[in-house]
Amino acid sequence: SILERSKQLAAWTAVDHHVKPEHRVIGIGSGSTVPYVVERIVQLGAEANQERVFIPTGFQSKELIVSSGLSLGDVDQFPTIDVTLDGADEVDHELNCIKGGGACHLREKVLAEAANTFILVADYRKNVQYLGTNYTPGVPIEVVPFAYAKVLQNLHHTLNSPKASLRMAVKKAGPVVSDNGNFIIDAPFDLERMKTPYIIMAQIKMLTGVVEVGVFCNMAKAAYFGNEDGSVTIKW
Ligand code: DER
Repeated sequence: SILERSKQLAAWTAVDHHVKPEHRVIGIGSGSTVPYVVERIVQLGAEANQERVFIPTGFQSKELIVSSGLSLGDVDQFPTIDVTLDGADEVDHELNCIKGGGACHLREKVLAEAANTFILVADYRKNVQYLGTNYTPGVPIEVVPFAYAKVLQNLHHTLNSPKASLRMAVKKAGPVVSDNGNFIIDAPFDLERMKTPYIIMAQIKMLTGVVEVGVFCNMAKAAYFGNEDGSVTIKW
């Protein structure tokens, strides 16, 4: 499909530009675009990859690395990463992004921060001027289950996100549970406030019980978007 081709295009171009021969430790994100990143890295050949170790951002990411025959590593063993490549739900004009559509943003942010270079790969739907334009569920927030009702209450009343809600699972009764055993809240904010995502991120992060916020500010070095016409847009 055009959508899948655009994801593949973004991923292949990003790998070709940012995975260097001397890179040994590579962070692998989560979602449906990142498999194309791994596909391209595998194409570099067993020789090129035999000295490399790949750090996952969750269960899906780990399965992807293992099933692709790549060596798995832990971030506690490799606290400094050469390059992390990951997807995004939306990327604005300053490379701020919303992440967490896949409920993996805690480990994603750890690997994004640990990387010397953090690169985003996405299809054309994610390329926006301001956050909240296309991705409408709201800011993903990982919270400890014990505190979720209090965090919801604070979002509704203190941070004025009345539509904030607990993310319910589809193929499981009850809420989505992250790889860390926590709940996810999605909190929509009006577009005006999403023009200063750093403020939103800081305010949410301060709420007791919040583990991590799916707003990444000033972290990505570049973002690659595959377009419907087969071209690639690079923001940096
Ligand atoms: O949860 C995330 O941040 C993932 O990177 C994900 O949302 C990216 O989505 P994708 O399936 O469109 O790559």
